[in-house]
Amino acid sequence: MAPTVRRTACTLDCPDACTLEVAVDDGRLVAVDAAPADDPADDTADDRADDPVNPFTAGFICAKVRRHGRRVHAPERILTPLRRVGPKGEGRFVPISWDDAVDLVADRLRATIAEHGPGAVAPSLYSSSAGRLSSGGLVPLVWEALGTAEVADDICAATAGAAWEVTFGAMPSAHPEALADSRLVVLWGANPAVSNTHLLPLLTAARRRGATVVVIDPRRTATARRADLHVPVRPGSDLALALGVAATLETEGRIDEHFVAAHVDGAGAHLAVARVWTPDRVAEACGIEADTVVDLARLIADERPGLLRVGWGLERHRRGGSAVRSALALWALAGQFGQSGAGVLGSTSDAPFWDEAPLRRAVLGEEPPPPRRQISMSRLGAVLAGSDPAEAPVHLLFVQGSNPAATAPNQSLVHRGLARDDLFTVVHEQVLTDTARFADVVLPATTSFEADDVAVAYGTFATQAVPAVIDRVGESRTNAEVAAALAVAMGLDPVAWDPAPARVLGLVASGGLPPVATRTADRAVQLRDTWPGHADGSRRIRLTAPTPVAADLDPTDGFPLALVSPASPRTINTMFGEWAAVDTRCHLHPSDAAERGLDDGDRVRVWNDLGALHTTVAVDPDLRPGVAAMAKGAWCRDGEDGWTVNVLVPDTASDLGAGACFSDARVEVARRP
Ligand SMILES: Nc1nc2c(c(=O)[nH]1)N[C@H]1C(S)=C(S)[C@@H](COP(=O)(O)OP(=O)(O)OC[C@H]3O[C@@H](n4cnc5c(=O)[nH]c(N)nc54)[C@H](O)[C@@H]3O)O[C@H]1N2
Ligand SMILES: Nc1nc2c(c(=O)[nH]1)N[C@H]1C(S)=C(S)[C@@H](COP(=O)(O)OP(=O)(O)OC[C@H]3O[C@@H](n4cnc5c(=O)[nH]c(N)nc54)[C@H](O)[C@@H]3O)O[C@H]1N2
Ligand SMILES: [Mo]
Repeated sequence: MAPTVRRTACTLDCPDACTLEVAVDDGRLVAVDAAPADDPADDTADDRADDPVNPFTAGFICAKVRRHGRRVHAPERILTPLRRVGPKGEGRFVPISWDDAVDLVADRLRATIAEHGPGAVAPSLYSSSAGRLSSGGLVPLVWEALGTAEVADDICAATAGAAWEVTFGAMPSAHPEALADSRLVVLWGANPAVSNTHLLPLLTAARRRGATVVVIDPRRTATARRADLHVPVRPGSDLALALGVAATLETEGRIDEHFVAAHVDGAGAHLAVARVWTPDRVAEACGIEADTVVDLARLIADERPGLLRVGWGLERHRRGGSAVRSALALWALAGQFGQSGAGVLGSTSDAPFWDEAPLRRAVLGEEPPPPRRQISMSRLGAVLAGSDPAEAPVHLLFVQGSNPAATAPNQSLVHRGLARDDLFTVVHEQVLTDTARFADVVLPATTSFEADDVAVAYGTFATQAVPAVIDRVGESRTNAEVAAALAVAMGLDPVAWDPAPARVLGLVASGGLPPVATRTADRAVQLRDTWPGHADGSRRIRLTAPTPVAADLDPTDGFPLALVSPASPRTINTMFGEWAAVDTRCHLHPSDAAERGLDDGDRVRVWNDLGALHTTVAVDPDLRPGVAAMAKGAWCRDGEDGWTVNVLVPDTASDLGAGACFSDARVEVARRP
């Protein structure tokens, strides 16, 4: 029989949210490809409304997801619940039934709460690569009902999100497709060539029409190679650059005084701090030419309309919040808003029609949320390992939709914590990850092809249905089904906790989900159609003066090289790492390699005060001197000594939103003795 072709959408942690067409043969996913674009000539309801395609992604998808079937049917796929029989971390398990697994977890939950209190239970829920019903909906509510600790998802976007919030409040992102009208596009700490590939055709088209593209990144990435101006700043020095460009706008009389008076608060205080950052001083702090600062200021003031895209590379430093805020401030000072092609592209994931309050009321009643212990996801290692005297011990860890053994900072502490014999760990996963290997109980999770869900994009305004296109692989269950099973085992009402997707959707998506086409057609322009919205009712852009401390801008922490670890084209975080070979080499600029007597392929030790790993060197002229780079996304088992780059990453909290500081690591590299 020929394979059946079905339509669904990609839920992975990527801004694009591609509409997919998948081929299913004999219950197996045999091919995954892009859905073709809607035919503009075909205006029938069939083409437009029943089966809409995300126009942002029509026509092509990434190489990873083309091979997603390999993950769905991977040998590493977990098919039944498992109970540990070997030592922690070794990965030896025996299958058990779902009933036994749920009873085991519920018994441990009751015992832990009775002995140590609910704060000793840490549910680390992330599921950023799953649909909305798996990352939200019923999933967090069971832990709220039990009053356990809450693990804050500050591992990604917390800093940039907080900077947006203080500056713009509830104002939505600009529309990526408005790039068609831009004369200037500034990509700051973003590498869409790898992490948001559908932005590239828009950038290429904009350049062809004469727009200027600027990329600010310590690496000459594939995105930077397509730019007219690449500004290779030192990692973590963006705050100085943003303040210096603001100061130059002022000295050159290029501030849009009209716009500032009408729409901006705090410009004076911001400029008062910025003024000391002359182009020469910025050049020294950032390791760039002084002329570049002036060029950038002139471009931002003169090329209209101009669009700013702040990526997540910018936020991952101790002063990341100030850096993002100061980058956003440039758009306010230059008045780059109010027409299509201007404004700031941020996350688009806030969906007004998605309101979880009615669901919460239906399940938990009218009571306001109880106060709960707060734990930082970025500092999970210190909490689990008990190395922070301010933190009470955690005795039960429930991990769902994340892989902290490979992805969280300060990895040696994470592993030390996970290896504790007095910690009971439950991991709900699709495949036997580095984290799952440490579990006492492993529960099999569905992939997004096996259950109905909803995909809400964070890089374009698209919302899509994600219908199940294959049967469950093994005995896998969704996150909501696991939440419901635990709730019922803990004595809660099975009717209130019914996890059927249609029922939950009925309660969260007020008025039903808008079809994808409706949201994408809505090209709202910032400061013309949409406005800042602060909690106190203000509709003005709000600048607040950062306090730059020179030492924070180029912290050496006793080690000479700044280590960045950006997204890899082969994986989405660690997903697909089970078969995709991630580049685990340490990239160095030729001058840094030469200084250390190193050649391509030499075996080296990379270390700092937190840890060390062994790997080989890739001499890479696309880096700026003083910077080392290792990709995120590898599995621990790919590392020579069982570590990923995160063994070198500090668990510092950023200055806004307490976000993770992945690119704030400092290291030394030497030939392996
Ligand atoms: N293929 C693929 N796509 C992905 C992901 C993936 O793992 N693989 N991950 C997804 C996720 S979870 C996220 S959050 C996004 C992230 O997507 P991006 O926003 O593109 O973030 P990164 O790739 O982490 O970093 C972007 C760039 O910032 C640069 N950078 C590092 N430090 C600094 C700095 O101090 N200043 C400046 N100006 N630049 C700096 C890096 O060199 C890098 O090229 O991508 C998503 N898309
Ligand atoms: N060095 C370094 N480290 C980084 C970063 C960096 O830039 N540098 N970036 C950080 C960023 S941006 C992020 S977002 C984090 C991501 O950190 P994690 O969320 O830990 O990373 P993933 O590898 O995406 O892990 C998600 C896991 O969820 C599983 N999963 C997917 N869907 C479902 C589901 O529906 N249910 C269940 N139960 N499981 C599911 C997948 O199989 C996968 O193993 O990593 C961070 N780590
Ligand atoms: Mo992320």
